[in-house]
This record gives sequence, structure tokens and C-alpha cells, in this order.
Amino acid sequence: MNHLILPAKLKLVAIVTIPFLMALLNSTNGLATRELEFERGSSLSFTVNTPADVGDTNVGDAVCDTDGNPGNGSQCTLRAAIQEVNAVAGTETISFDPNLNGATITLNSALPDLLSSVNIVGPGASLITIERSAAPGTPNFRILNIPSGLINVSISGLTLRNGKEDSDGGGIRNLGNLTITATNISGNSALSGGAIFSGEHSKLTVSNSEISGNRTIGGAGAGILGSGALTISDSTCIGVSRAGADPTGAVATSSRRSARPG
Ligand SMILES: [Ca+2]
Ligand SMILES: [Ca+2]
Repeated sequence: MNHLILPAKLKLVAIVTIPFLMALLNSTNGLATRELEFERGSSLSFTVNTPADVGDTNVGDAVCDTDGNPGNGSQCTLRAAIQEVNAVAGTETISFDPNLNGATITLNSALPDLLSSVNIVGPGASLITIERSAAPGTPNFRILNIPSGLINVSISGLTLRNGKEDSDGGGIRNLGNLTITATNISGNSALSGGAIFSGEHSKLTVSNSEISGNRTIGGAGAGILGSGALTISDSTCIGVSRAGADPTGAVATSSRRSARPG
């Protein structure tokens, strides 16, 4: 390493000035970082503590609460948590109160699309189920929709069931970057991509999960139809066709994707 030989006076100026400039730089960087964090939104966390399916009463206040009364604590539903997640940028977390273990969250209408990066952390596929209601007259809708290529979503430790969609992706439609871990996706149906449809420019990673008993209504991929990057590891993926007898379409990639591997 080369050392500059400076006159004594210049050395003194350097000793005094450089730490000052470094301190100023650090301070400016810190300010810039904090401003950036504010712009991006903080990493908020919401804990679902009721299986009810009602919306937040004051969306955007960073409090997941459905009864309009902050004085009695938060009555936080999955629907309300997603509404609050969508109200801020950044990467938020939705988790589930242990008191909900064993519960089924029954949806009577489609949840809001996921519009902000979020980690949805369940306690285990056998402990929390999120399902489209099986009641007669319930409209067709999928369980989760990720319509933007700009967001990252992870889902773990949940069962997603009984989604029904007239187009692609009965359980989940992913146009972003989706990671699914230790999750069971079953009993969903769609025109194609019975459990999951993942779009051409999207990324889907599935590990330690079971995708079974999903079906298509004439299209490909009774389990998964993936057109973008697709990684499946340590998972079971079994699909059934409309006839209920053909498991060959459990995972399908589009012909366009097949023609351009990698
Ligand atoms: Ca709120
Ligand atoms: Ca409340």
C-alpha cells in the first residue's frame, strides 16, 4: 500500500477534515436510507386472530382491525390483513395466532389481489385451511391472485382448498415471484392450472408441499401450469383430469416454454 507523504500542516487538516467528512457522509447516508425505508414502507406484521371473512374498517392505518374499535384490540381477519398489506409498499408478514390452530378460514368471495410483497406464514398445512366456501351459490374464485411481476410472495404452512376459476389458476394465479413451502393445495379447479397457474415472466418455487386432487376443465396442468421459471422439489404433485383418471397433466409447461428451455 502506498502512503502519501504530506507536509505536517496538510496532515493536520486531513486528520481534522476526513473524519468530519466521513461522519457527514454517514449521517447523510443514514438519512437517505431512512427516507428510502419510509418511501418503501416499513416491514409491517399482521397476525390473523379470527377465521371470520370480513374486511378492515379503516384500511391504511397499519392496524388490522375489523370492528372499528381500536379500544378492544385487533379483530384481524385474513381479508383485513391483506387489505393492510396492500395499503403500504415494502414486504409485510401475515401470520396466524396459535389460537387459530385447527381453524378453517372460509371465503365467501374472492380475497383482494396481493399487490405488495408479503410473507404469509402459516403454522402447518394441517393446522390452518383457507378455502372457498362450498356452500351452494358461492361464486367461482381462486384463493390467491398475484397480478404483478414486481412483487415477491411466500406462502408456507397452509392448506389452500376448493378454489374454482373459469380461467387459469384455481388455487393460485401467479404473475410475480412466488415461493410455496410446506403447503397443501388440494381440491381446486380451473380451465387450466387446476392448483396453480404461473405466468410466462413469473417465477414459481415449490418445496416440501403436496399438490393433489386438483383438476382442470379441459386445459393443461391439473396441478400446475407454469410458463415461466418453475422449480419443484421434495413435493408431491398429482393431478386429475376432468374425467378423474389421467394424472399425466399434473405439471405442465406451456409449449412456448418447452420450445425455449431454460
Ligand atoms: Ca385498518
Ligand atoms: Ca377492534
